[in-house]
Amino acid sequence: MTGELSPIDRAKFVAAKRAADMVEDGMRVGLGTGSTAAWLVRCLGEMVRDEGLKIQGVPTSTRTAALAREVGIEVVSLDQAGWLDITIDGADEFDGDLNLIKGGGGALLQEKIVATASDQMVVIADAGKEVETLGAYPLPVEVIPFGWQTTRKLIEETLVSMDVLGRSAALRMNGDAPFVTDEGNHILDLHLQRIGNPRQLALVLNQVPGVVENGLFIDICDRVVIGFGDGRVEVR
Ligand code: ABF
Repeated sequence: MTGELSPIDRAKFVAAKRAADMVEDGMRVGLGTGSTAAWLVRCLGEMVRDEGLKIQGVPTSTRTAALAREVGIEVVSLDQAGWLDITIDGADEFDGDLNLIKGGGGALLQEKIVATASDQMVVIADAGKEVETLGAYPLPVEVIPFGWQTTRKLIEETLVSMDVLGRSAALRMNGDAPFVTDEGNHILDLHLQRIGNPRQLALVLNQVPGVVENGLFIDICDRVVIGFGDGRVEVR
């Protein structure tokens, strides 16, 4: 499954592999999105095939659903599962309090719903995702297409009073057209550089009409499994 891996892929793989070992028979498992989460799905698929592991997987995107089916994981919807034992997902940044920026892959809405509906949420990440202060990575905010430019203006005005350095909100593109999420929405990427108070920002952003959800995950992640390029793994 792995062949010759670059250091970054090795880091993602070893983190995913360690997290896969936290999954037990009979669990209902939230399956994240992104390249690190894809390693997890492949690892779980291997365990289903070779070790007879029995799980139900709730994917957080159409991409992950397709991969999960391909590797033989039983896929159910969140409403069919009801509640999840564990969700394992990647992140774009995590800090010392295990607060996260997610959504670089455009799936933050389903990711947040699924993670919140889980007994525990485990983040898998290469060591480069750790930061002292969130915000160097642009913060994704999912907005409905209707009036998105007005929503953007309101967000930029809201940011003036917040403890952030940057203010610009860029519409995410997919070639020449706006990027469209699985729910048919758009994404604004907020270039903030430094988020002084992520808890407050997460609350304030969701008050803006037109905002569906933002990529700050506060008090949602329970553990982070960090992979290194030399194959080491650290669990916090
Ligand atoms: C998802 O995939 C995200 O929320 C995050 O945006 C991204 C991380 O991707 P990768 O694992 O490819 O770095 O987990």
